[in-house]
Amino acid sequence: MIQSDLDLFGPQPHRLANHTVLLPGFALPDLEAILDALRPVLRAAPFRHMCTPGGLHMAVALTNCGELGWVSDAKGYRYSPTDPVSGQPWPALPDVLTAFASRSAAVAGFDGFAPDACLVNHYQPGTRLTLHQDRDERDFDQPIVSVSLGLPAVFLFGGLQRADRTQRIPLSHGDVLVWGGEDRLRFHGVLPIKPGVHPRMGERRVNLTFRKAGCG
Ligand code: MD6
Ligand code: FE
Repeated sequence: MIQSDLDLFGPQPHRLANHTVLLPGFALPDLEAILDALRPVLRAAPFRHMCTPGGLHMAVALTNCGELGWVSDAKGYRYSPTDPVSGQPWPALPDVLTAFASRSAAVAGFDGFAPDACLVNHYQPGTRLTLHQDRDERDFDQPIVSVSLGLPAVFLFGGLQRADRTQRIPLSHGDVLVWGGEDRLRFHGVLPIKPGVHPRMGERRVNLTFRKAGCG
């Protein structure tokens, strides 16, 4: 295929590991639909800084939509069907988001992904996310679909042990990262966000991660 043909299709998927695929700019065509779907979610369940089991406030502010939402408090990390701030169920996962996540997973080689949880993280300049594993979900056979919006970030992509060396993956507005299979339990984090103002999103980075958190 000649170069001009490739350009017609935009940036190509990039395999970072056996079961980890970066889809550069994959969310851009759906950006406004994604933001429209997010707006009522954020009204019903605003971003908040949760407490860690150690008693500190998390630097990242977060909220959720879907049947289950990820929460942290003095008792630990877990998924909960209700928002601890409102006492109400989390806002439903909007159909456009479910469909987008499922389509992203399929493009990356994971057919039939049906998320029941979407964790929305909000970063201001200077905010980082320390190295962690995502292991509060029931079924590690299901992938995670991660959508980056706003200010760019450097994603730290490690191994199965905390001490393993990490790759630095630049993530830009509209990039989608899908991982699963043997990569599902890799340690990962986000370096401090550099100061800046994104033309569409302002002085922030927003990250959506779609998960299958429950069973069935
Ligand atoms: C973030 N993402 O990019 C944080 N976890 O803001 C995550 O912690 C993450 O992007 C699991 C899978 C993909 C992710
Ligand atoms: Fe994570």
